[in-house]
Amino acid sequence: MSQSQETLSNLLQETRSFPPPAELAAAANVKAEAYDEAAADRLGYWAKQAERLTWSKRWDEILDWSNPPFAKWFVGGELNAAYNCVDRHVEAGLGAKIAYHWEGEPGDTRTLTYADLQREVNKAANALLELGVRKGDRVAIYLPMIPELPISMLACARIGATHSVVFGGFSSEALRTRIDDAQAKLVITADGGYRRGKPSALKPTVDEAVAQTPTIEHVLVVRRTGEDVAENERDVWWQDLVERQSDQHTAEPMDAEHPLFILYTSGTTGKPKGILHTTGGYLTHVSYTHNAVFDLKPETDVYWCSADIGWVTGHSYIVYGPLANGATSVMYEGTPDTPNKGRWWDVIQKYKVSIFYTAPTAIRTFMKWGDDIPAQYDLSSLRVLGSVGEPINPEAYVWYRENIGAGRTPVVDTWWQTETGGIMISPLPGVTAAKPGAAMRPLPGVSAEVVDDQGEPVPNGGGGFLVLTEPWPGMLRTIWGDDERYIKTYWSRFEGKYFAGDGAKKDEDGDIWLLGRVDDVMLVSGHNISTTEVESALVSHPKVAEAAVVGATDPVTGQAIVSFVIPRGSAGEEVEGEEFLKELRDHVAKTLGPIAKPRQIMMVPELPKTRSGKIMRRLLRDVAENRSIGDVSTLADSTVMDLISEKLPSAK
Ligand code: 6R9
Repeated sequence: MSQSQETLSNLLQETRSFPPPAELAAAANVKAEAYDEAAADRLGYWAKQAERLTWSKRWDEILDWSNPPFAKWFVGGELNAAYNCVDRHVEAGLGAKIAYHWEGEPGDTRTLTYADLQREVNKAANALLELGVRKGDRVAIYLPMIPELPISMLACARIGATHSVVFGGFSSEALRTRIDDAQAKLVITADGGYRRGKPSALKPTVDEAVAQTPTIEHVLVVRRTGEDVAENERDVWWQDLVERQSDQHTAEPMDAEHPLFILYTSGTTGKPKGILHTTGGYLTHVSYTHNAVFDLKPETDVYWCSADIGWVTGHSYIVYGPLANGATSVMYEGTPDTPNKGRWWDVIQKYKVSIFYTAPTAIRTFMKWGDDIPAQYDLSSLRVLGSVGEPINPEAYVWYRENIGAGRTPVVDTWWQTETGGIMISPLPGVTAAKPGAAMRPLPGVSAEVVDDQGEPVPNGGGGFLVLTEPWPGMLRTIWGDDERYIKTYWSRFEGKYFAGDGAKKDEDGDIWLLGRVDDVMLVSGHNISTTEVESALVSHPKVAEAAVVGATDPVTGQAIVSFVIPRGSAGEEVEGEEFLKELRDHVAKTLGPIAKPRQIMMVPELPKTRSGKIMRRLLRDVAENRSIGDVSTLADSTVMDLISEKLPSAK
C-alpha cells in the first residue's frame, strides 16, 4: 500500500482541556462571535482588519482572485509599512512609548522608543538612498539579533526596497545562493554578534559570499563586537554612513501589492524557495493575528517573542505585527543558557513580560534542564503563552503551562508557515478551551480543512492532509522568479486548494491536530503513522525530555519505527540499560497501541535541528539506515551529528 492510499492513523488520545480564565475571557480582544461574523462575510471581515492600518489611499477591491493561484489583496490601496509600524504611533502622541527593550547577550541593553525608532529608521533609509538603493531593489540582511536588524528592515520598507533576511548562522554558500537568486544590490551585516558568551564573526562569511556574487555593490557593516575585520573597497561602516544622515525622511506610499520581503525556506530538496510577501495583505494579517491570538493590550502588555528574526516568526511577530500594533517588545540577542540556564526567565522577570511566544524545541530543552530553574524567578507577570514551529507534545504543553504559566495562563499553539505569512490555526486565548497538543481551529477569516487523498474532507476522528481552502491576505504571492514552482508546490496536489505539506487529524469535536510534515509520515505494516504522535508518546514518559522518530526500511514491516531519545536532566543513570529501553517501548505501546511500538530506541545527547528548532529527521533516517549522513548545511549546530555518531558507533 502506498503512503497516499491510506490516510493517517489517528492514535493519540488526549482528553485534557483548559478553558480560558474568566477575567481574560471577559476582556478579550476577540470574542467567540468573530467566528460567525467572519463566516458570514469573510472578505468583509478581512477588510475590517485592514482598517487597523493607516492607508494613504483606500483599496478599490478587497480581493482579486481572477487569476488563481495569484492573489491580489486590497487592490488599488496604498500604504507604507514603515509608516504604519513607526511614524503613525509617533504622530498619535506615542513617541515616548518603548518599542523595544533590547538586551544583548553580554548584558548590555538599549531602549528604543517609537520616536527613537523613527529617527533611526529615517537615517538608515537616507543611507540606503545614498548608496543608490531604490524602490524595487533587493537588499540582503545578514545581521545578529541587534536593533539594526529591524531598523534595516523598516528602512527598506520605507523606500520600497525588498529585503531578504538571511539567518546569521547560515554558511557563505547559503548566503551567496540567496543573494544571487534575489540579485541583491546591497548586503547589510555586522562584524559579528554574541553567542554563548563569545563574539561570533559574521563579516568573513559575507566577504566570502560577496567575492562570488556579481550584483552586490556595497556591504554596509554594523560595528557590534569591535573585533578586527578585513576592509574591502565596497565596505561602508554603519557608524560612519548612517550616523551622519538626516533623521528626517518622508515615507513614500507603496501599492498594496508592492513586494515587502523575500524569505527563503530550505525545503527538503532542491534549491531554497524565495517566498514573496507583499505589503497591504501581509501587514493586515500580522497586525490582526498578533492582536487576536495574543490578546495584545498595547498600553499595558510587554511582549516577547524569542525567535530569531531570520525565521519568519521573527519577521511577523518581532517586527511587523508588534510594531504595527504599537506594542512594547523585548528583543534578546543570544542563547538561552548564557551566562546560565535561567537567562530567559531572568529577562521575563526583569522586563515583566506578560506575553511570551517561543518554540516547542526550547520548551523541551527547559524540561530537560529541570523545573527548578524557572522556579527561581518571578514569572507572575505572564498572562498568555504561545508556541510555534512544530507540533507541541502534550507533555511539553502542560509543562509550559504549569512551570512557566503557573497553571494559570492560556497556551496558544499557533500553526502557520513562512508561506502563510502569519498565524492561521490557533486557539483564541479568551475563547477557546485549548487541548494540549492541538492547534484547534482556523482563526476567524481563515478557511482550513483536513482532506483525504481525493481532497475530500475527512470526518471527525479521521486523519489526512491539511489544506487551506480560501485565499488569505498574508499568503505568499509566488516563489521569487518561479511562478511555475509556486503552482506546482502548493496548488497542484488538490484542485483549487493550498497544500501545506503537513499531516493533520480532526478529533471527535472537529478540532485540528497537526501531525508533522507529510514527508516524515511512516508506513508501518500498511499503517500511516505520524512521527509526532510517537514522539509525543515518548515525551509523555517522565524520564524523557525530547524524542525524534523516523521510519527506517525494514524487511518485515516495510518501515520500522526508530527513535532517538534525550533523557530528562533528573532521569539519572538508569536510562542507559536494556530494561529502560523495554520500559519505553512498552510505554509507547500502551499509549498508542502495539502498532506504534518502536523497533529501536537510541539514547542521544542532542538532536539535529534547524535554526527554527525543527528536527531534521532526514539526517536521523541516514543514521537509522546506516548511510553516510547527508547535507548538514542548514543545521543550527553542525557538530551535533558528530556527537550522535560518536555515541552510536554502530547505529544499527
Ligand atoms: C512559523 C513556521 C512551517 C512548518 C509547518 C509545520 C511546522 C509550525 C506549527 C507546526 C505543528 C504548529 N509548524 N507551527 N506544526 N504545530 N503550531 O514555523 O514557519 O519555518 O516555514 O515552518 O512548521 O510543519 O508546515 P516555517
